[in-house]
Amino acid sequence: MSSGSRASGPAMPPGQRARSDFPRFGLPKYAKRIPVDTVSRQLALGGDALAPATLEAAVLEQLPRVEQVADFHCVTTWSFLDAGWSGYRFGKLYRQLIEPRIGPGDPVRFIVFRCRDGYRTTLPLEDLMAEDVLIADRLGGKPLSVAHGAPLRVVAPAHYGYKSAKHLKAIEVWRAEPPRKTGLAYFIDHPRARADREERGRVLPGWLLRLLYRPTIPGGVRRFRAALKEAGTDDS
Ligand SMILES: Nc1nc2c(c(=O)[nH]1)N[C@H]1C(S)=C(S)[C@@H](COP(=O)(O)O)O[C@H]1N2
Ligand SMILES: [Mo]
Repeated sequence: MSSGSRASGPAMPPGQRARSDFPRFGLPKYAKRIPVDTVSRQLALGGDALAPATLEAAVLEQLPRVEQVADFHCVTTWSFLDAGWSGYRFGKLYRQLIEPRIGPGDPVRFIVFRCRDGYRTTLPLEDLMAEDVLIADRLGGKPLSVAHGAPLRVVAPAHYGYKSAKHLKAIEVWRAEPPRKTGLAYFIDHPRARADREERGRVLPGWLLRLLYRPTIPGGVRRFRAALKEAGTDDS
């Protein structure tokens, strides 16, 4: 399905262009950081709202499995339409497995996702409670590939791809504002990054970042593909 002629579903967000493939992608420094362990499904819990703990893989299976088709929008302006995910709703996971561990106190405001390649990202809890936010373990009818974030990743379709953390390792639950990113990473990271509002970055306007980011796509795709090949994990 091409943009502009979609029979149904949400409109293409401003500045996005559909591409026919779904490339492995991210900030350049993560291209070669392919996690050693892309199998273990246990998740660490942390943050200032609960005691450190581990969610064992088996507890995920208590949650209802959901299938979902959604468009994926990278901040650099490429979109992959109609990605077919399978996994668990973050909202369900939070209510059933995390909330019971939280003691009395101020409301939880932020969730930090930490990844096995060192990546991390933060969103307001409220955004993550949306129906379409998943902890996914399948894409296109197959177990998630290493390229796309095995074994578990976040899928937050309303937000730019950089909020959809791959290779998930830990979920942190915060009442206070979590530690900020520093340097360029701080400016690249919009606190909400909603694609329909073109919240690409924190300071520069979306329309300008659109123009700056777009030329970086081919190099990024090549870099991430080459790194995967070099690691002998060409499973995209
Ligand atoms: N762990 C981790 N998650 C990540 C990234 C990353 O480098 N490492 N890159 C983000 C960015 S910028 C995008 S666009 C998507 C890309 O997902 P894909 O590789 O499945 O296309 O992953 C996001 N999540
Ligand atoms: Mo991205």
